Amino acid sequence: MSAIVADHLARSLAARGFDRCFGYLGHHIDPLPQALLSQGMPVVIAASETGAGFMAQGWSMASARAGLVFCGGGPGLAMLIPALQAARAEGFPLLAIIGQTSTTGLPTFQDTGALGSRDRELLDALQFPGLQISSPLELPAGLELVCDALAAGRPAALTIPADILAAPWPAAGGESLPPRLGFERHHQLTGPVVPADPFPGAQQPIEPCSYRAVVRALLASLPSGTLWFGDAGQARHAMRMEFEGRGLRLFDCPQSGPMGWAIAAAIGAAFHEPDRPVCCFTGDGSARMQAHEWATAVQHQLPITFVLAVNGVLGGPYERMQGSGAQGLSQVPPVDWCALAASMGLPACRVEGTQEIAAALAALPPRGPRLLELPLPALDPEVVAPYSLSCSASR
Ligand SMILES: Cc1ncc(C[n+]2csc(CCOP(=O)(O)OP(=O)(O)O)c2C)c(N)n1
Repeated sequence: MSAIVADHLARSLAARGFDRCFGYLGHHIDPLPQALLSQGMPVVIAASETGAGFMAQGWSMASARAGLVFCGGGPGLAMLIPALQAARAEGFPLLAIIGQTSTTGLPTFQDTGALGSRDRELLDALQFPGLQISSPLELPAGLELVCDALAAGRPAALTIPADILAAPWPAAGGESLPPRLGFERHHQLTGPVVPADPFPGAQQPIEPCSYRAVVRALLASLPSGTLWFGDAGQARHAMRMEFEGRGLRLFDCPQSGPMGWAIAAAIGAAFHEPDRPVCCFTGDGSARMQAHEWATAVQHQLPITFVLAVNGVLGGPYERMQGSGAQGLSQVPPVDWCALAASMGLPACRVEGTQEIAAALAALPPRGPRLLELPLPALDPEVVAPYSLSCSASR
């Protein structure tokens, strides 16, 4: 079979050291995952583009290398946006390859009708750095530019129309390249750089129930060398507070904090470190957004302990709406999380307090994936007071 542009792109990505990718399928982009697989690169198909983007970020943080995510345009890009926004805000070196409507302009399924999906305007509005490939001949130089940005620890996007991705390679006219200035840039390939930290372990005594006590119990129960992920809300704040001064690295998104990020990012990290324990601490509001990715952890039998704090509310909104008559809006409807986990084949256990955590973990399959669920207060004063302060400071 003769090579197409997607084959060349896949070969180039492999040659540049990418050896794992995350994504979601769609007709704009499908030739790329097929080509990546035929290069021998493992391709992880997540439950959604958001999950795929967060996984690529977790993988990138754990490996201290650039992450790779692909998806189609239109609804695909729309679902990737939380990950792109986090990558830009936190300075993750993430390469997003986004398939686009064909240059023939013919509307096809999911091209979102006559108005078009406005993907490039979306990326522009996000000020997400990247390039639009509008001819196969631009691909090598375009890839070089975005990889330069990644090497400096910055995110970048390559958008490629579906017909160009599927065009024959080498392109008619040979391999000579157009001048770099011919690219349509979304935004400059600049941004902050991600710091790298070591991952030492810790042993601490267990104390009574609170978000911070849960973190201490987990630190005492899980092996040193565990990779720790904190989700949005009180779980992340408690981890930040407990990790400070311990020399431990917490993987989180302090600038943007997308809910559910830690579930998918922990999965991404576990793909990089399949023999290393990973722990992810999440609230029930955040879990509602990404719990479907537990199935991805089960599918690949990843060594992750998901810890779920069930407090029945979205902590921050619940606090802010106190006394307003609107507080009911911040409730999280009850979910039988252990049953949900069981439906995905995820071993799960519910405990009533921090003192039961060690025994429950010992009773669950040791390696994971596994879920530990426990009730926590709607608002934990130990965590909420500094949390409120940090929110008002950032307003
Ligand atoms: C995608 C997304 N939507 C909204 C927010 C704003 N937000 C930050 S934390 C939070 C509540 C989190 O609730 P939960 O996960 O249950 O944790 P809790 O604070 O209750 O412990 C909200 C709504 C966000 N960070 N990300």
